[in-house]
Amino acid sequence: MATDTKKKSSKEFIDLENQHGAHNYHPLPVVLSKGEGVYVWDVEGKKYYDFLSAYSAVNQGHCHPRIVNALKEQAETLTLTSRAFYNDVLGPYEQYMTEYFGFDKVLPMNTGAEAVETAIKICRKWGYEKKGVEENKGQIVVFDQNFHGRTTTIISFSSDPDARKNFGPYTHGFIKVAYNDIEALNEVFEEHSNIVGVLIEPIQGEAGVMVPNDGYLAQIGKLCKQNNALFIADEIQTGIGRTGELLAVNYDQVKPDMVILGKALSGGAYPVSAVLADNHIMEVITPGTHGSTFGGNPLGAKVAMAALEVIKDEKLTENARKLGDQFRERMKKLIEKTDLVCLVRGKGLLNAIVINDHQDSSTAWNICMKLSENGLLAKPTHGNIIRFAPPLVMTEEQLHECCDIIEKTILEFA
Ligand code: IF1
Repeated sequence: MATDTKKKSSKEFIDLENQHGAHNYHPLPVVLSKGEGVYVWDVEGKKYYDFLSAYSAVNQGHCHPRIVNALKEQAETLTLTSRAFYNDVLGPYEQYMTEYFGFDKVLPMNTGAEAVETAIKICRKWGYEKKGVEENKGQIVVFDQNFHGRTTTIISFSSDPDARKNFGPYTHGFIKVAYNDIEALNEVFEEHSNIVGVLIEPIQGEAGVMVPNDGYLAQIGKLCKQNNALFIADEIQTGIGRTGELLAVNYDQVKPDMVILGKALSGGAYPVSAVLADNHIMEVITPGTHGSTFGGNPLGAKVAMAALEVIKDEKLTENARKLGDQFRERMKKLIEKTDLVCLVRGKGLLNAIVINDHQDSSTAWNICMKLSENGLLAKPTHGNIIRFAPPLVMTEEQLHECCDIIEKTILEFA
């Protein structure tokens, strides 16, 4: 088909997706064509602040030049060797990652869900081969309202009916427990002897930025040690500086047995994920027991090293901490002016407001539609919760301009 050179409108792009694409999302009716730093532009040329950051994958800002250049250079050199051979990027990348995060070993994968599946497999294998749990009897504790990805095993332990319904038969071996309730977890340990791991989001993103009590993560670490089970932190959304710490678990000064990374590990330029663990855990993985065509490819590895360099060199973790405090202060002042917003919660630049929508969940959606008209992109997560997560490269001035937009928009609804 001849390339259609006529510039298409947003509506035409939306129609194409509706006609030719599976309807597995319900996006805001905005068609983006360019991204740079904290900004994105739609096909009509309208400029927006991006307050979702591609679900926290572009912490470093859209199209960061250092990340794009790393991508370009490696793309012209060597993109993929498979793991049938060595290459001159993977070893340096693995050394960089293990030193950056303080673990002995890394297992490189591609998407977040793949890394979560990898961590589940490592945990189970460790349970049978090191802890001595009877094979196929291992249980992993997960949490109400969890989100860890969309594979059949992962949605088997989802609380979200939309994510789970009619995808059975489901994978066994998971015990669900209330989030942020250490007593509930303790009881599970007392009632079950075959627990091999605990898989948790340090802050629950999709559930609506649910922040646990101070010390909760440290208590989980303690319970796991006492019960010889692996503490597995899914930092795919909370990691890489997003919450004002390199890893959200650092707020509790606790080191998990395994850390799972994704999203901003590549700055949004390429799918890169990883599982980090020390030798006594990672050594259960031996040749032929796990793998992936693209896992650890030179292109993704180079991109990830550039993305992590940017986090460090531009002090983005510190910036997230500083701007996050200011953002929540601004939202608290807004709450004093209107009862349309019940509360703000979050850490660093992972925040959410809860809309007092009197059971009308269209309110949050309509607020986001109005925000987009006013030049700021955000999207409701469940019902009446709006997540706000801008790139960590935002300046103070830009943050306050965004707070002005949010305040103006909300007060128009009040
Ligand atoms: C969707 C949000 C959800 C994640 C955590 C693993 C994964 C994710 C903590 C899987 C992915 C994405 C997926 C996307 C919506 C978005 C999301 F909170 F980030 F907004 F769903 F919770 N662990 N989160 O957040 O990583 O396989 O996607 O690379 O599926 O609708 P993935």
